[in-house]
Amino acid sequence: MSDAEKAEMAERVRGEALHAWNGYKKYAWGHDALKPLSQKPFDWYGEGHSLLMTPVDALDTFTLMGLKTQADEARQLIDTRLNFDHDIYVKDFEITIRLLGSLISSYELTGDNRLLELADDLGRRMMPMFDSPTGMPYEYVNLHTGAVRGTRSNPAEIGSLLIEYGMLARHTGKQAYYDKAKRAVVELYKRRSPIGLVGSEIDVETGKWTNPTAGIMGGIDSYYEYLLKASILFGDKDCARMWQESARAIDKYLSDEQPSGLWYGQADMNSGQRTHTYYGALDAFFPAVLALGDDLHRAEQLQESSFRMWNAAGIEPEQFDYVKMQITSPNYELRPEIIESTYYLYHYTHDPRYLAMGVTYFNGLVKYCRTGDAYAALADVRTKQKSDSMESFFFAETLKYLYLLFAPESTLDFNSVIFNTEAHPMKRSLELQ
Ligand code: DMJ
Repeated sequence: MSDAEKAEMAERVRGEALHAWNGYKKYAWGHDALKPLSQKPFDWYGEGHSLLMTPVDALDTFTLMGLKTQADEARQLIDTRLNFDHDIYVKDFEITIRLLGSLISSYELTGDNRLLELADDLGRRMMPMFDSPTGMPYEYVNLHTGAVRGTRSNPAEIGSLLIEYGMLARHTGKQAYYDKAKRAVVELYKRRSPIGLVGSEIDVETGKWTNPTAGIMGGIDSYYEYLLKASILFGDKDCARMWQESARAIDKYLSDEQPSGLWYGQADMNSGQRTHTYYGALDAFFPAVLALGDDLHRAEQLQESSFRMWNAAGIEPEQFDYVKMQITSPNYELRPEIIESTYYLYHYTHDPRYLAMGVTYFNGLVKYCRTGDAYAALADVRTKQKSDSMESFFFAETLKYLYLLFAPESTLDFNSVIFNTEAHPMKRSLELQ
């Protein structure tokens, strides 16, 4: 692909970002998200409690795309209307990766102090989540009262907070943010099985596992991602060691060489016995992590498998049985992971194959998910029937990674940032420890 062709693809992605944003503006301005089929606004925590999920999550994407008008209007809305003093129980993980992550990265990109103030206010309101007997966070915290609920959580929600709170500590000088998020990861890691795996559900009060199924799937995924990324971002040696140990167990018990290629499935965390052979849209983040962790060979092999899964129906399903080569959950939620991994692999290899993959994803998205005013998820990738949802990560991640894949590398210096799991880039400079 020539530079001119890449520039044209980047421009087309920008055009689709504008299209989706205009739909949000038209029907859901000031709300968390747009329901694209009913053309109605949607607020995660009910009417009157909007936390501006879509504008916040989208802000750094618009900045990176050079969509100045859209970035300015989103930032103005945030500066004037975003308020965290709501008597609602919010999901720690989602609020942290989407809102806190974006406020910090947009603060770094724009220098707008209001964004850092908002991030600090949010961080302070979230801190009670860590007040469990183990230090692992409860699932929900009330932004107004600090009350907590939800004792059963999972590795992703417990262990994917360190990038955001670590960066908040770096920018505010409040070390407690780092220490609490780090303790949560360490407490989780300490409860790994003798063979080095974690399960998919744990009680944060007793510290006992309530579901022993191990894997790299949703619910566990970004725990592993953050071990590696925090080790790089903060030069944190404990995280580096925890990542290396975990990577060995993942390789030994979860990776699965099949005639159809390399996949990663599920196993019992104690025995290592294979329990399921599922791979899905969320698992497709792992080639990016493998590549960042210097295992380019496996990263490339696994990316080929992800691409095979995408091509089974012309757009990827939520879950796929890689032995039967059959779709087991047929929805597509506009997820980014396969594109994220493609972007990483193109960065590391410059193999044009990854640009071609990007064109396939883009064409599939436009063909099957575009609506008159926005984009919609699919209820079934086999029939292409749409569903009434456009998650904020479509702006934060899916469109951003697609754009960065085709845009000139100078748009964002890959080596100077670490992306949080919602694709918000954090500057690597200034070591915290
Ligand atoms: C995003 O919120 C994040 O990427 C998270 O790690 C997983 N789920 C969605 C995207 O699929």
